[in-house]
Amino acid sequence: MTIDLLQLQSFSQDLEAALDARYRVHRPHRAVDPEALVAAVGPRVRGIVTSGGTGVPAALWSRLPALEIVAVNGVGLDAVDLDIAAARGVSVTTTPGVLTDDVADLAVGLWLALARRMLVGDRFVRAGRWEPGTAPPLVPRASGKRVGVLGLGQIGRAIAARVAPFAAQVVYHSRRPVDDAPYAYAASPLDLAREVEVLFVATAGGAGTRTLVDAAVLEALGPRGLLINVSRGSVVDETALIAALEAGVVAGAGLDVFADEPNVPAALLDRDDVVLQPHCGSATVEARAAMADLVLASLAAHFGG
Ligand code: 8YV
Repeated sequence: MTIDLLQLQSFSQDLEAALDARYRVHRPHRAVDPEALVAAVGPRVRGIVTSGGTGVPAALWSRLPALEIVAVNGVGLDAVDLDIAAARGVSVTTTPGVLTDDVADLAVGLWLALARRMLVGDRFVRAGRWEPGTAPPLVPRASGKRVGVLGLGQIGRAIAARVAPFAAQVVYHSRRPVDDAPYAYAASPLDLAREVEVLFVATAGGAGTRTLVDAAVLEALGPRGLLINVSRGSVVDETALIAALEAGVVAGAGLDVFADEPNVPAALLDRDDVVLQPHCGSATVEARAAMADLVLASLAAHFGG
């Protein structure tokens, strides 16, 4: 029996080929007329394959009456309405575990690149400005600072483990203290920001964490403070962050995620106190291959085969 799937964005050639070998896959994002395609195949679509960022657009649910499973190629569930899924009896699967280390690696890289102004140095060398007696300005040391992690889930813990050897102290805030965590607990994001000089954001996205890092948290982080966000753009009030950078309320930001991807505010683009990445925390060969395997396994577990 042929099973119809809707694939909502591009994935690796390997994953797309494997999906094509097993299912009849419809790809509205590549159709000349996406609306017409969804109208034509919607009634028989039994599964969606999507990314953490794309999730399931709200208007799609009612057009897929036969939907049984949403397989997310990622760990973020913030773009999938879990209440609708539960009410409809639709399974939702993710790819936990396999991207944790890669996202944590990128977070640490963003921090060090930002703290040591590595992109400034890189541009300085490439522009041919390195001559005897010239050098970019000195920067504060990266090591030996108090470091905060907002959201001590799998990724937050991997970040904490990586930065602990660099840090004077690691402090975290999660909705509740994590039993076996060897780090100090701060009771709120504001308390956390007050205590640290580097703040990693690793919490889940969604309504519950929207603008958790707001103007007050940025002010508490302070003029020597660095903010690193590898979770979701929605967790940080982007307008407040830009204002804080412009006013010197915080010292810099390393961002892999943005409020309205792939649109990055122009105000961030030519700042030396910002390091930007195109939402690529999980973008390693190994993570993406393992994520693809989990997506295929979830679909196989659901549909059989
Ligand atoms: C990816 C992510 O950008 O896991 C997530 O939620 O944001 C990332 O891993 C994406 O989901 C890859 O398709």
